[in-house]
Amino acid sequence: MSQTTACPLDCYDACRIVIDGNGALKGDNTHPITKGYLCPHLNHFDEFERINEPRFQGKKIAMSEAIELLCNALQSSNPQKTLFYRGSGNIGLMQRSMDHFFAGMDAVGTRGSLCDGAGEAGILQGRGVNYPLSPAMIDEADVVIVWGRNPHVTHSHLLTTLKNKSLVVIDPVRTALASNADLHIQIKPHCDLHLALLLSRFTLIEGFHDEEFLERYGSEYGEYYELTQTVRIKATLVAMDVTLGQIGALLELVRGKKTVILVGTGVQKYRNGAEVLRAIDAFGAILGLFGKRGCGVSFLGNSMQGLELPFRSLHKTVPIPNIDFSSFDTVFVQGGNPLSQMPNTAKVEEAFAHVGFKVYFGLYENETSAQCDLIIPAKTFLEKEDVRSSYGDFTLQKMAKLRDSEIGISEYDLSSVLCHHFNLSIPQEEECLAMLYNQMQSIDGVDCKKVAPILPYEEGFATDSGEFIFMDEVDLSFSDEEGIFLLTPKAAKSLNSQFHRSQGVYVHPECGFFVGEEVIIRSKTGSLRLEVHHDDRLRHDCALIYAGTPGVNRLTPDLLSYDGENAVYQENKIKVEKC
Ligand SMILES: Nc1nc2c(c(=O)[nH]1)N[C@H]1C(S)=C(S)[C@@H](COP(=O)(O)OP(=O)(O)OC[C@H]3O[C@@H](n4cnc5c(=O)[nH]c(N)nc54)[C@H](O)[C@@H]3O)O[C@H]1N2
Ligand SMILES: Nc1nc2c(c(=O)[nH]1)N[C@H]1C(S)=C(S)[C@@H](COP(=O)(O)OP(=O)(O)OC[C@H]3O[C@@H](n4cnc5c(=O)[nH]c(N)nc54)[C@H](O)[C@@H]3O)O[C@H]1N2
Ligand code: SF4
Ligand SMILES: [Mo]
Repeated sequence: MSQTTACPLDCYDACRIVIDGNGALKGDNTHPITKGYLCPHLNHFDEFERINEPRFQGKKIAMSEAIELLCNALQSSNPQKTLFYRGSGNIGLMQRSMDHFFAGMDAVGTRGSLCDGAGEAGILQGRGVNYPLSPAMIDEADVVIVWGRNPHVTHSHLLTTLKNKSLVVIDPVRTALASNADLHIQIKPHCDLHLALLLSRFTLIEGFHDEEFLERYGSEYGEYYELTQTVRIKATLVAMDVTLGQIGALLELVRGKKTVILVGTGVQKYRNGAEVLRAIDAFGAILGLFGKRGCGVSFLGNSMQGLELPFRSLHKTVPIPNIDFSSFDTVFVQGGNPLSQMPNTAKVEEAFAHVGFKVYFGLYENETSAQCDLIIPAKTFLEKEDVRSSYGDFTLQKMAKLRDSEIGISEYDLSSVLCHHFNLSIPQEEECLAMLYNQMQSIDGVDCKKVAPILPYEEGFATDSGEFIFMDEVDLSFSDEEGIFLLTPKAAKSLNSQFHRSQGVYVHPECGFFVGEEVIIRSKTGSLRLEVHHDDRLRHDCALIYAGTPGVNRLTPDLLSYDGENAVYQENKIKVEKC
């Protein structure tokens, strides 16, 4: 049996893991991304207390009893009123074996995203398919623009790739990367659309757009230039808190250089998130960055792109950011914590309380497990076979079972038991794994998808015309809501709501609040009391509450992005008041 696996966590890096003689987890130093290092989550993985035994209404029960209760509940539940909610606590492909069962019983699933759906929708409109750039391709760039992404926290293995390059950071926070960048544009939140339009406009005015590329792959750029002219320059610069000098400096850095733009989820936690990505992509197209080595615009890729699964998928679905749980009799939550991570927590809590039978299938106790009737412990990624695809590159890695444990049940085994009970077919586990292994190829000793493009967009775009499609209209209005901006980026010590979760609200030291003071934070959606921390990397018009902080989503609205059915965690402004 191989002694290596891959990290299952929802993270760009998809690290390769080896287990040493003492059973400790280490980074595989033969792997080009992991290079021998993991991160705090995996270095301390065995220290986090997991759920050891199944429970029904607070009482410990045997796994066989838990499965019987589950079968009975599902048997008597109307499929239309049965919801399967799969979070992203483990993004191994075998997690989807449970989709196979719930699709077979004709239950309801989810669509849309809490994460990157708005940005992806914008990318699909322009490019037809969403490919990320592999770290090897980023390594060939001269200049990297990091736009609404925080690699020190969210994918630390990229940092070595960014060394010795000209760096531009566009972020309302002076992140660790911003402190060392050649240029940091500390933009006001929610203004990236305007900045991207202005960058395109000035590139065209200055005449260093890639005419050859545009004639071939973006012939509508003349019309797009007209659209960018609708931006009122002076007023917009003031509104964004960006100077002409900064725009000039950015353009000077990228002029004639191999440039990569790395876009993160920060720019698209708003209703117009798709438009933002389209405008950033358009700037990339105007510079001619697609289909060339060491160049490109890279967001979170679609980890399922080009993969065929051995499982059925659910056809009846509801958008995940605004599920009304109260319209279901039975809810099965797997690998997620909707009572903390979905927006508008108060509404979610109330609706969830109305569900007749609630099941939690996971590793750790959290807000959701606390409200469920039946708790089924999962096996950790070390205790089951799986395959891991990635949204940060094109790797597709085997995850071998490395440990035995008496605790929990794997997703495949639970699905298999349920399928048999309901008389539904399911392929053998070995067949499922073989089908996934079959889609791998080894490139320089690293297992990747067979369908991975070597140079994304080399042959043009996957749109009807084969060209990049520019936006032909845009909503340039700024919100006139009163209050300051809420930022909810990822925290270093937690992975969403797993591991060491942050506490408190962070404000600039000059904002009139003392460290340790309790404040009440209000938004249109709800309110929350938190303790104040200072952070001088913030703008004065922003307060920061890390994603995964208990209660943060009491403040966030359950609206959908205009495209992509994504959550919009930063759409609401907030007020911070003394108690
Ligand atoms: N340690 C750790 N790593 C993680 C995660 C975690 O919870 N913890 N979560 C994983 C998951 S699920 C995901 S989706 C990825 C996301 O990883 P990233 O894409 O890096 O996302 P965030 O940390 O949410 O936000 C990135 C940056 O956007 C900035 N930002 C916020 N608003 C704006 C804005 O309006 N404009 C601009 N230009 N910037 C803005 C924030 O200040 C932040 O620095 O990380 C993954 N990796
Ligand atoms: N305010 C705010 N809210 C956000 C975000 C934000 O930026 N700001 N980010 C959003 C984003 S990008 C995301 S991706 C979501 C993530 O939100 P969720 O998908 O809800 O993820 P987690 O909170 O990490 O919950 C994961 C749970 O999965 C379980 N788990 C782990 N491994 C396994 C396994 O192998 N099997 C099973 N069955 N269970 C397992 C653990 O018990 C853990 O508690 O949160 C979103 N919520
Ligand atoms: S950096 Fe990401 S992929 Fe690597 S070990 Fe940490 S959480 Fe897992
Ligand atoms: Mo995410």
